[in-house]
Amino acid sequence: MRHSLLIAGLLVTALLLFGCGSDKPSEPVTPKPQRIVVTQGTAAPSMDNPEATVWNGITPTAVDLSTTLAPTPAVAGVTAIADSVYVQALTFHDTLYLRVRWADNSHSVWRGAYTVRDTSDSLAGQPVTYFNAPDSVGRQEDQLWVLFAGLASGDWDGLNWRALTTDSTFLAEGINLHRATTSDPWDQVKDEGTLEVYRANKDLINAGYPAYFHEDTSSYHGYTLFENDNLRTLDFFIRGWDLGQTVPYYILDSTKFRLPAATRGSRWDTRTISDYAPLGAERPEYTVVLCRPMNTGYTDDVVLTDSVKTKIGVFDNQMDINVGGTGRGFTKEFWLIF
Ligand SMILES: [Ca+2]
Ligand SMILES: [Ca+2]
Repeated sequence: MRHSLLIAGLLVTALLLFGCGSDKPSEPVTPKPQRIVVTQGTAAPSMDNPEATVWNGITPTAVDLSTTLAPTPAVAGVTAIADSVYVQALTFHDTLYLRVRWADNSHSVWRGAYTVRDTSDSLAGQPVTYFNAPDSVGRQEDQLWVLFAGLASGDWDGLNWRALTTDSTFLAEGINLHRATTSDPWDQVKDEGTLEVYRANKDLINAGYPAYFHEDTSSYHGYTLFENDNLRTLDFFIRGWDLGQTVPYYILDSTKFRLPAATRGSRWDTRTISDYAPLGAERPEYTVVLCRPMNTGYTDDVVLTDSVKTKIGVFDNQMDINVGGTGRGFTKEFWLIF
């Protein structure tokens, strides 16, 4: 026993004398931000298909998501909606293409729909359809946020894709995040431009009623109406409705993405294409491709040059960027290297 104690003592002495550490006390190591090198493409990826073969040649980088990392941190210890986002990036000519995938168990676009609450006028004995207005209306839907740092104002330059109100228009909305002081919530400031790709389906005279129905009336089950559908105006005497049936709250114009970029302006300068749970996928997930000029020429957008600090957020059926919880996950800042 004494012999082994002696050997142990010698070992300790040797480690102290010849150890490989420096004399300074060890400092906690801060992990460096992740880096994703942007591939220089030789062709533009198709904006018709999020599964275009060009993406097969670029290894996706997994970036951790957490509900505790956000523009405004949420309560610690809440499980994120997905573990990671998987990011691929390439440039072709003057355009950045980003493909982002993440798991989401529900293609949950909060429908903000009107529901039928009555189908007859008991006094007049006539078939009349009465609706309940949506409980609350807003961006309660699945969302993707890509945020770039580097604006002189200190704001985040945001690209906001939403599964209900922008997806079918093949566009993401330019929305910068601004706050006056570090303790304020983040304000959303839309990029310049007045063009709307979606509008509320609200009757101006009969508050709480939809202004338009799909031509198929009660047999239409879509989440949204489209400008180019044959819409019919409010008609209380439409027959054939059942209690609980719904009328969409949003009307979308899916032709706006074909307008010249200058007409779409800064607010709608990001094209998108998406897929939810493609056939053969092992798990339900979103795949969203974003396509934005590296230098849009607008002062509310970061010029993407050598490298840019980036942050990604995904929302599961949630509206407010400042509200934490299980429905909202963000990455730490990482570098996109051009
Ligand atoms: Ca969802
Ligand atoms: Ca913009």
